[in-house]
This record gives sequence, structure tokens and C-alpha cells, in this order.
Amino acid sequence: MITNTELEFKGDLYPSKIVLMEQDVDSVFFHADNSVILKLTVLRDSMIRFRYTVKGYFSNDFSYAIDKSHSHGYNFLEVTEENDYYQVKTSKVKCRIQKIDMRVSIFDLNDKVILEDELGFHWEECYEHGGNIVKMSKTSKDGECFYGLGDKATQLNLKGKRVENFATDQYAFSKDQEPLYKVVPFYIGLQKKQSYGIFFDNTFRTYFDFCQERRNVTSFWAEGGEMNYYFIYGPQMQDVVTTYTDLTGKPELPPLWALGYHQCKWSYFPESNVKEITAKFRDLKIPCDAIYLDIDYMEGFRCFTWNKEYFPDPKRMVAELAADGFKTIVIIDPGIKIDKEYSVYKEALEKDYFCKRADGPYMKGKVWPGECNFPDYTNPEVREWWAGLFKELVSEIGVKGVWNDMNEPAVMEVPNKTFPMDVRHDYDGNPCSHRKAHNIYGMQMARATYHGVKRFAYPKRPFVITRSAYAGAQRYTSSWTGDNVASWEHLWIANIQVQRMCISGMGFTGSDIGGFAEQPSGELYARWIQLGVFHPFCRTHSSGDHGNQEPWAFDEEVIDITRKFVNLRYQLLPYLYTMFWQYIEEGIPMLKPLVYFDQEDIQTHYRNDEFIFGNQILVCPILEPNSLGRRMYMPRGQWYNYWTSELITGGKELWVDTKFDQIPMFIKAGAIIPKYPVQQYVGELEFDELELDVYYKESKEKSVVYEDAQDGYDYKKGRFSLLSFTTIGKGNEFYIQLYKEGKYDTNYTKFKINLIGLPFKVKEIRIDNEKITYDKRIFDSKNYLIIDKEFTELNIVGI
Ligand code: MIG
Repeated sequence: MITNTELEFKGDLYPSKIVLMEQDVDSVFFHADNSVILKLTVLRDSMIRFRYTVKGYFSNDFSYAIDKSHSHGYNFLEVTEENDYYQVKTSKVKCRIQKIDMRVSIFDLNDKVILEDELGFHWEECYEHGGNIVKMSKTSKDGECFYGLGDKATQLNLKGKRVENFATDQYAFSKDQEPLYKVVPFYIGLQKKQSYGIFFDNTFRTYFDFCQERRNVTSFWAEGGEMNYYFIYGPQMQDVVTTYTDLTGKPELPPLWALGYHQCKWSYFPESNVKEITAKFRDLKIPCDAIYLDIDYMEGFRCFTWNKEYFPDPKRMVAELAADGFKTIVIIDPGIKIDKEYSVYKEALEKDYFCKRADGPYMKGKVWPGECNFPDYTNPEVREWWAGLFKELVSEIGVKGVWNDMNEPAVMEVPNKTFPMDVRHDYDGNPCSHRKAHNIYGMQMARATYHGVKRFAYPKRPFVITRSAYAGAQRYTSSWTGDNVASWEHLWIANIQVQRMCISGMGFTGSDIGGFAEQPSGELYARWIQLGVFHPFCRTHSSGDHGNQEPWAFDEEVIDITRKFVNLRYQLLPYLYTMFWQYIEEGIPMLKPLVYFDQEDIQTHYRNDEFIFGNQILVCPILEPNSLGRRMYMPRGQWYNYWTSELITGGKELWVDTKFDQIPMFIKAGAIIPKYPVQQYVGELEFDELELDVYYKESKEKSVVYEDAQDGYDYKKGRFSLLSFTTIGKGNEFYIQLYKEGKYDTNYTKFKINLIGLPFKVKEIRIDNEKITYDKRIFDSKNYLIIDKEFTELNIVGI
């Protein structure tokens, strides 16, 4: 047994020896002599939940994070007793619980240790709060790596770091600053090429220490609540992430326009300014789908009101913007102005919907409108009321999306920047203090907003974006990374934060492109756009107090680069939509850090910059000024340089030349990348051809293209189109096979097939075994071919 320094663990208590074991279907209870109970529940063969109590009984089991519809059920479960331990075995793992001290070790079926308690579960009584600080420690081997945890602004691999989870309004945060806006207490461990996950579903302030305090120990603890965590076995990181995402839930598909480019600033007003901005996008031919109204559209910052001087007729304006392809998105904060004349305030007061202090008075805090009260979104009745408030905005005025800000919750001019900890919450019938509800406040606000927007947008799809979030918030909302800064370091941070959010289940995320605080140089803005178009959510935003941040605030060259890359995003919309569909169907992250892509390759374990966009596009942003290229790591496999079509074999570090209007971008050999024509907004054009960039590969590769009506819910009834392509290169023949599923008939009738990297001269082309005639001149000079979309096999035969 490991001994610890007296000081460090003074006051800690531990489970004593196990005196009783009972099994109840999928759960096994281990009772210790000193009232500690461990409840181990097998949810899937590869997912086991561990819940501890020190009271001799368990409190009500309630979680905002867990998706009730998550898949569970196992193939095999066997509980046995040995001399020194009990063993719980599934078809994937064995769990041993030591009789003497309840410590747990988890093994794979070859008896290789995956994860092992160091001190294991222990706690410290906390007299002041009438609860315990609950702690867990695991041993960690040299070389183990750690990933996940949401929006942390630090290197991807968390080894050697300690992080804190407490939702905080962190204006102009810096690298390594803790805590930030979001709380996702989920990490992935990777050791000896085996991955596992831990989701510590505890909403109190939590900490994770990844071998920072002690070299071979990883620990996590909470300032209250239960030691309650889920262990997820891989061994592939892919399986850990998809299982976690299944457990905490997946969103529905957003409307396709939400994957377009968004423009934001604090603030665009009055109406004439909004119109100037949108007109300029159309003038300059830079595609844009959404325009945002920040807090100044309201009357004295009162939510659900309009400043009639700036916006005399919002309904007309929103309709005019819509006619030009712009969707209007408005901000809604949680603080409700204390004002007896204000209907939202009056109603909430009458119905008793505001949060209260422990001794009775309403929780009062200063935010933009001045003194405010705050709805208790943890009360289902309050959420229902809140949802109803969106009727006018959405059904009458025609707003298409809602932006929830300040929901950490943020309070101005107080030292802790949020509510006092004694504030009471309903917590869906489990009354508690703000200590427990703080981290889920923003998520519950976004949830209520989502239900409202969804109700009134129906039969169209809603769009919601939030700043604060807890694990599982992805079911309701997209997010952005908060108030970043226009600096090169923040470009690096944004790249990591979005990758990290993607493997933490909350992939529909982006950063404020160009930086929120301070003014980016044209070069920095261009480099940020070049990264931002590869983020699931793509929006320029700035605080507006330092000059403008529309593309035309910079010189011609930057405008051209912005157009070029936003155009590329619009061309890639079917690719982006397909990866979103894989995310909602299977929980597959839209961006994949290299370690996720190839965990067997140790070179990937410490990479930060390169990532895979979807499944087949490798992107590496330029993160320094005056770059003529950069060094990067090319993961294993064969990759085509997007700009030059040069074929490169990966598994090595290399220098890549780029110009100012390029970033390193590579396409996986064998991939088929679908492209739409450039449109100024989603749905602007009707077109008759889907372009397919087909990259030759010797051997087999699969690609899919998901499409549907781009909005609405018919896709849930089977009205989608799923194209599954297989490419096969064999000697001097190249095959493209197509298998179709779904009841949606796409509007186009043809494919324009661009063949890239064919290693031979073409002799003939066959479709479904029949030789076809084609325009040889075009084909030979431009390498493309236009064919009917109805085919099952295209065969290109070389000389
Ligand atoms: O205290 O609404 O992060 O995106 O523009 C600042 C004004 C409040 C913070 C958000 C930012 C938004 C700003 N808000």
C-alpha cells in the first residue's frame, strides 16, 4: 500500500473492509464496515458506473448530463468471489474490488491493467457545507496521456496539468487560465495504445490533476456531491468518445444554413447599419448566412424587447434580410431587469420564478440592464415559461436563432463574478444551493431556449448558441469559446479548444474569428478565417470597441483570402453536413485530433496543431506571422496536397510550403469529396450537378455523402439520401462503386467527377459494364467527367 505525506492527506477518510456484497440485476453493491457503499453498475460491456456513498444509503439519482435514451445493455456479466477480491466480468473487461479497502482495478480480458485505484475513493468531511469533498485517485504509468475536458485553453495532452471546472465569465482569458466558461468533466486516458474514458458526473466545482501533483498519480475531486463516475473502455479512442457522446446525448441536425458563415459584432445597430453590413457581403460576394444582433437591439437591455428607435419595425427588417438570404439571430441573457413596468419581470415575479437567496430574498445582481433577478432554469415550470417567451421573436418577427450569453451565470462588480453560493435552486425537484447548480445553470438556460425556439420555428429546425455549458448541453445547443483576444497565441488556443470540444461530445463549436478583444492585423484575421472555415461553427465576432472586423476592414488581399476560404466552406457544405450527420448518428467527433485519428502512432500523442476535418481532410493552420509554410506531422497513410495534388506518404514530419492564400491541407488518398457550387447563402442556387473530387488510391477506400431537405424533420422519416462510395484502384483500373439509401431524391441529376492522381492514361470508361462515349478532349485536359447520378459502378480502364 502506498503511503502519503501526513500533511497532504490529513483529514482524509477511506472505505474500510468489505463486509457484504449483493447483486441486483446489473448492479453490484459492496458494503464496507464503515457505512461506505460502492454501487457498481454495468451499463454496457464497455461502460461501468461507480457510485459511492459514505452515509450507508444513496440519495436520489438525478443527472442533467445523462441522455435518457442512451443505449445500454450488456452481453455478459459474471460476479465471482476470490480470496482477496470480488470480480465483475463483462465481455470486455474485468473489474476487481479489493476486499480489504474497496480499491478497484480494471483489466482487459488479457489481464492487462487498464486503470487502477491508487488511494481510490476517499473523502474529507466539510463541516461548513455539511457535505464531503469527494476524491478519487488512480495510478498512472509513465507515458500515459490525457485528453478531453471541454474548453481548456492549454495543450491538447493534459499530462502534467491540473484543471478546474467552474463555469466562469473569463473575459480575455489567457493560455492555461482556469477555470473557463464550460464544464465537461470527461477525460480520455491513453496508455500502451489502449484508451479508456472517465466521466465524473458531478456538477459541483471539480478538479482534475493529471500527474501534476505527483508524477504517477491522476486524481479528481469535487467540493460536494457524490463520487459518481463512468468508466468507458476503448481500447480505441473512437469507441471511448462515441460511447461518452451516446451517454450524454447527441443533437438533432441543425438547418444547413447554420453551417454557413455567420457575421457578428457587439453591436450592429441601428437597422441601417445592419443593412449596410449585409449589403456589403453581397456586393463583395463573400457568402454569409447569418447576422447577429447583440444586446443593443433591446430596449434598455430588457430581454424580449426591441429598441424602437434603432429598430422601428423588426418584423419588416427581419423579412427583408431573409429575402436577401440572411437569417437574423438575437442575443438573450439570463438577467431580467428589475422594473415594475416590464412585463417579463412582472410575470416572473408574480409566478415566483426567480432564484432566491437562502434566507428568502431574491438573488439580485448587476448585469447589462442594471440590477436584475435571474430565472431559476433548474425549475421545469420556469423552463416552460421561458420557452413560451420566444413566441413573438420567432413566430411573429421571424428570428431564426437565439444566442445565450452571460449564463455562467455572470454577475458584474462582485469578486466571484457569479451568484453567491447560498442561492437556492429547484434542480428539478432536488432542491440545492448554487454550489451544486452553478455549473449547469447555463446549460438549463440553453435547454429552455432551445425548446422555445424549436416550438416556434417548427416545422423548421431551431438554432441556439450558448457560452456556458455542462456535459450533455450538446443535445440542445451549439457553443462558442467566449471572449478571446486578437493575438497569434489565441489563434493557437482556438485551434485546440475546438478540437478538444469535439472529442468532449460538444462538437458544434467555434471561436470568435479574429478575436473578440483587441484588433487583429489583416494577416492574423486572414489566418484565423483560414482555420475558422474548418470549425463546425464559423462566425466572426468582435467587441466592436477597437474598430471594425468585417472582412473589408482589412486590405484587398485579406478580403480576397476571406472570400476564397469562405467559398471553400460553402463548396464543402455537403461534406460538412455529412460529418454532422455522423456526429448525430454515431457520436463521431467532427474534428479529430491526430491522436484520435491514429492512436497507435506515438508521434500523434503530443500533436496540437494538425487535425482531421471530418474523416478525410487533414488541416494544419498557420499560426505565426510572415509564414512561407510550416513544419507539420503527416499522419500515416497517403495524402494528396490539396493545392498541388502532390501525393505524400505520411508517418513523418515535414516542411510544407504555403502562400499567404493557402494553409496546409491534404486529402486522404481514395477519398471522394463532395462539393456544391459557391452560393452566397444556403439555398441560393439550384444546380444540376454534384461535384465529386475523387482521389485515386491503389486499394480500397470508402466515402459517404449525406443529404436531405437541409431543414425540417422529414429526414427522421427516411427522407434523406445517403451515397456510399467505394473507390478501388487496381493496376491500371480504377473503380468507383455507389450504393444508395434513403427516400430523398436530390435535386441534381448528375455527378461531375474530378479525377485526381490517376496513375495511368485512360483507354476507356465503363458504366455498369457498358463502355460509354465521353468528351475525350475535356477529359484529357481537365480530368473531369459528367455522368448521370444513377449508376452502381464506374470503371476507368488505363492503357
Ligand atoms: O459583458 O453582449 O461573450 O460575445 O458580444 C459582455 C456583449 C457581454 C460577452 C460575450 C460577447 C458579447 C458581449 N457579452
